[in-house]
Amino acid sequence: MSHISPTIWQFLVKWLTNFALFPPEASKIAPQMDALFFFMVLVSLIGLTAVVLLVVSFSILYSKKRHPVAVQIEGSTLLEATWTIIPLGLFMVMFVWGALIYFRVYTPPANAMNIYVVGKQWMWKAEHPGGQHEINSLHVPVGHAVQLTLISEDVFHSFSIPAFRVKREAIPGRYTTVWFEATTPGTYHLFCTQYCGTEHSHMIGDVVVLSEEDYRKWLASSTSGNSLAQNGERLFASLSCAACHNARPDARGPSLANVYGSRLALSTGGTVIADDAYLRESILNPSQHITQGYAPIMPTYQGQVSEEGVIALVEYIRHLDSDYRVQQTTNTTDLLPESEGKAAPAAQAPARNGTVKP
Ligand code: HEC
Ligand SMILES: [Cu+2]
Repeated sequence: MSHISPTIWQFLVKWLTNFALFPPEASKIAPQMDALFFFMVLVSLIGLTAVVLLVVSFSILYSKKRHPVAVQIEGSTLLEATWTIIPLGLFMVMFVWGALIYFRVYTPPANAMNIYVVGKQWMWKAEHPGGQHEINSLHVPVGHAVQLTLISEDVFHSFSIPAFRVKREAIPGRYTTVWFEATTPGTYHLFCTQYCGTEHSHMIGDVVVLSEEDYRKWLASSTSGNSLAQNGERLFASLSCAACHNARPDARGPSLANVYGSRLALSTGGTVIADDAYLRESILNPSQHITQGYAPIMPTYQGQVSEEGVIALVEYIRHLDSDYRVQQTTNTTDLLPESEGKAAPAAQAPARNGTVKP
């Protein structure tokens, strides 16, 4: 080895130590995903070996030297059925196995905590329910189901965490979701895996998996003091949404209390479930669907609120579970702008926290 140049030697050592054909398996789904992957690799290798062996042995066995005159074979049903049914069976195993994993990856458990992720040329921004905000990094607790709700502010991006075997497109104008449960504390890579412009390769970051205790510490040290819903409440007040949505008897807009998850009747006669996507649409594109019994007077907020703003508003509406709460916001609006909603009388504070679930 002594005559290898030290630079090349160092390079080789570094390459070998960092060489990993597979990233670590750091989520619950990762070993299941890999099992299917290895099964497919194995089936492919067996297939490849069989084909190569047959090609080589046939070309020797049936060479011109041994068989100067070709013999026509008129076909064999048994042979054809065999080479159809066996691959079909193998492919069906892959299909069903893959479908089961697919449904597992895209159906979050009911108790999953939700983190919003906004993709933008060229960064990932994460919004935690507690109001924590981070860029190109994502802190999650170990052993907890975490759902990501993704959206893009511009072009298509794709959010990928190889160590979790998880990947999902971030699409402009539409929420997509994916979930995972991290199993090992540590720091893992996250990537944008959809070419999205000049600095696509900079759209990377770290997923930091923390123990329960460290996670709680991180949450406490990174909070601005306001939850995402509370940020939404402020935005609701500063955009004067409460001018119409104030739950007064003469209000021009419908009460938004308990609207999340409910079935709304539309002026066209149909109904719709008010989920995240629908609420987003009603803020950015209100004339698209008019709620029955109301005039199409709501202005669009397209261009006035960022995707993060919409997320905060949706989160606020999601936690809005009584008209009393809306009244509070209305009162808060009356105190704007000097106070930005912070100077609500102390006597009202308990009710505030009581109604907006953190
Ligand atoms: C000028 C009055 C007005 C303002 C200001 C206004 N809205 Fe509306 N909003 C309405 C009316 C009327 C409807 C029902 C008709 C419709 O669907 O467009 C509505 C519907 C909605 C809906 C659909 C849910 C439902 O029950 O129909 C949501 C969500 C909503 N508004 C949120 C907001 C938010 C958030 C703001 C502030 C960023 C806002 N609105 C500002 C008048 C208003
Ligand atoms: Cu990207």
